[in-house]
Amino acid sequence: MGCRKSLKVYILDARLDKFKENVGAYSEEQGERFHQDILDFERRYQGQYNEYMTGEYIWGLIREMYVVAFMGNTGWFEVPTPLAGALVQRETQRHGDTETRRHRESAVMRACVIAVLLQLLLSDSQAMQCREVAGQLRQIDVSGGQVFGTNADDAIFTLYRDCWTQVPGALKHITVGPSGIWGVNSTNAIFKLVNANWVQVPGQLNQIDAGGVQFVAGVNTSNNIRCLGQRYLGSPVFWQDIPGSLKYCSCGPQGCWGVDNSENIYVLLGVTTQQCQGTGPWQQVNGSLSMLEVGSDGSVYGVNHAGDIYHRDGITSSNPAGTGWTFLRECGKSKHVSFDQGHLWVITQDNQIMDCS
Ligand SMILES: [Ca+2]
Repeated sequence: MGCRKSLKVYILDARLDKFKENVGAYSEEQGERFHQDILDFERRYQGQYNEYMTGEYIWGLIREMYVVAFMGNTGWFEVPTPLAGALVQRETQRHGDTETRRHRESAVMRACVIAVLLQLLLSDSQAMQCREVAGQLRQIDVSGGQVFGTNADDAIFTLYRDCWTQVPGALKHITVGPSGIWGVNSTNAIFKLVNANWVQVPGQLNQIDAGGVQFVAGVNTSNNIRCLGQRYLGSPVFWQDIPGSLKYCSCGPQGCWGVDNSENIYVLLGVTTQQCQGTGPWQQVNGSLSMLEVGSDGSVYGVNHAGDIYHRDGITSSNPAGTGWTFLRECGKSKHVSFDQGHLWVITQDNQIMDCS
């Protein structure tokens, strides 16, 4: 959509002169809907970080109506969403075709006014500048300037001088980090890249992460959590169990983070090269995410079930669990992120690749 074609979505403050005549178009029906939606959001957020709840609600409204974009000299145009289509259909039924255009414009105006209010009110959300990177991937991991990913056919790619180069082999999940390049295949076998060859490592995992300092950690299909320190990577390989249950796990210098099947978020502290199980147990963190990744600088980014991206605030060596989440505004819906050297790599729900900063 817009952002992938480098379109900028503008806040239409220039059209605020139309605001007054459209104020009346905000009906009681929408007032009722506001209360209903806010109730739903409060249930979802369970009283946690209300400012983000407000932000998500307002952006949801904008998405449901129209995205208004400006492309070069070609002028304004509307990109209706499926829900906007339903809105137009409803307006058509209520007011007839001749009135539809006026109500469409009214919907656009409302979106613009809400966007202006958003800019004024939401200091806890940030807009990202994203560029589309050619190609399609299902999953990506980045560290130390290296970018690796797998596509829907389990093909492996790495970015070299802005070009995707296919890596021999087939993996469903790949990871790059201080502990090397590792991956798991469709039968959950574990591999490490050694001298440009995939060497199988005993054990089975569904997902793995090499972001730890000289250790890897991952989860199996039963949501058991395992880690492997460098000193245990001998023969036989000795995976250590980390108590808990997760569907996704990622580690960094400040500890490991994970999400469970209910999309609860946890952090494990005291993780070191010598003690990859940490000092345990996993501590639950507020919020809800489908997956998350820890950058090599310890920063944490994740995606929730709605496809929205969040950044963990306030992570320091004295407070490695951080303080809260900031919603990162981006066009479209995402399913996977990984952060390195100031760049957030995003895989959208339709497998497009975005480089955001
Ligand atoms: Ca990683």
